[in-house]
Amino acid sequence: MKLSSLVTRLSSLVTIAFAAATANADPTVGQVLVHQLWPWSQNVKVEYTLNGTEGGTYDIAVTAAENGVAIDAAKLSSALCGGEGFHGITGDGIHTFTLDPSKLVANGATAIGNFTVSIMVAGPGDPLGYRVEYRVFDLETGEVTDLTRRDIYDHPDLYGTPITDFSLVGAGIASIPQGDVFIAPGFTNDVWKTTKLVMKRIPAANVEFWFGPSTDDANTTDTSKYPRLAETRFKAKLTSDFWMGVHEVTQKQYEMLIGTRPAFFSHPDFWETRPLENVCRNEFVHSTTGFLAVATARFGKTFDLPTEAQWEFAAKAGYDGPDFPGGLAYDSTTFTTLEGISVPRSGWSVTSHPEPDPEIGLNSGHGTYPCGIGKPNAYGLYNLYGNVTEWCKDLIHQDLAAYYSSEIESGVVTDPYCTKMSASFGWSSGYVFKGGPYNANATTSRPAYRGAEKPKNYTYASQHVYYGYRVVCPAD
Ligand SMILES: [Ca+2]
Repeated sequence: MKLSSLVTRLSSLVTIAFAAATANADPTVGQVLVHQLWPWSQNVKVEYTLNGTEGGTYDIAVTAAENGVAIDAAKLSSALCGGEGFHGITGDGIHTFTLDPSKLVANGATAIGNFTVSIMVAGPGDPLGYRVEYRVFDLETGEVTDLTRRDIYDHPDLYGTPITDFSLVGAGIASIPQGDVFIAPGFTNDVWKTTKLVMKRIPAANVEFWFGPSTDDANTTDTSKYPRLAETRFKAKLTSDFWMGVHEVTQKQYEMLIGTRPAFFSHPDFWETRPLENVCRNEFVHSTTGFLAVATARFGKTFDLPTEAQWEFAAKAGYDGPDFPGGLAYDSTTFTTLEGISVPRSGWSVTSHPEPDPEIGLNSGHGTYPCGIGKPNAYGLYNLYGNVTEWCKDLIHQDLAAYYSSEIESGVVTDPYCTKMSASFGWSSGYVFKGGPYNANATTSRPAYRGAEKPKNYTYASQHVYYGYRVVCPAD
């Protein structure tokens, strides 16, 4: 770049130094200096000091912002053009790295304004930098790979540029700490929905949350209009983190493990990334031949269906406001889900569209659509509402207020999991499903919605096409 075409002058510089925010004796960062090497170069040199390294080697986690807007991490990494970089920093004293600002700004921009740089020590002292966020199960090789934030940042070609704020998240902005938002949008690419299965670590351990409808949820006030289960609001807590499928289990993933393609929506061009359906719940959970058992044996990790509470915790991602912030009738069939999918649902008419293409599936309510369409929630999960409704582990109980009454009275229900079905259903067994299918109305596209059904068998094959699966593994 010629000097005459310098497009990136820093109009002002602000430096921020963060001490390592931990209680142990991790190194601290101090005296961050940012200066442009003007007029010799447009590059920006960042100097900082490390103290207390005690001979250890550390990575630094660098964040930068322009006018208060975070510059995404991949862009920041790509701008690195000199100095010691972000990895393998050794020794107390002054360290440096250099950034090429032309890679930090949008094309055509002529200046960076209010450029701020923050540095933290990443590594043992900064669990966030090395936090394992995703687990990838390779259905071809049986390999299990854990991915830290660093791994994701270092490979935007594979995982996309991570989203660490709420900009990509669907409606219903969560109240989870922003530090818990880490979404790799590359996992919407087909490979992660076909020959691999990706799970996200859900940071649930000992976080109290409200189970059931929000106090603002007008849909709960009139149960006479729509036949559904009573929803009970109570404080709940899960005692451990867990892994949850980023997507519903897809048809290709099922074929990779089980060897069959039982799904109804079998369009030859689109079947692979559509959600699995038309598989009886009893078969899916079968102790030796079911998907859960086969996946467990293949990977040495325990695959399971989510409990209703796990599903709700993950779906809400800290959100406890109105399910449809713009206001919406409970029985509306034309609405936008929390994930930003506009779905004019038209009820049960699947038989007229046995092989809909994704467009038809998405726009008509006549069928499923490829997993990963729409916005993720704040934990990076897709299609919680719509597409296929998702079987949970819990037996169905009509009245959770009664079932959990003593714990509710004590203040919090710990690890809610219903193992007793209320007799009122008259079924030998019946289970909860969550999230609603592609062809239902607005009331099912709410985190608190709970449906119930018998684990159907193939006698009722046509009714299976809107029941699907999302799998979980316990934290280890
Ligand atoms: Ca779903």
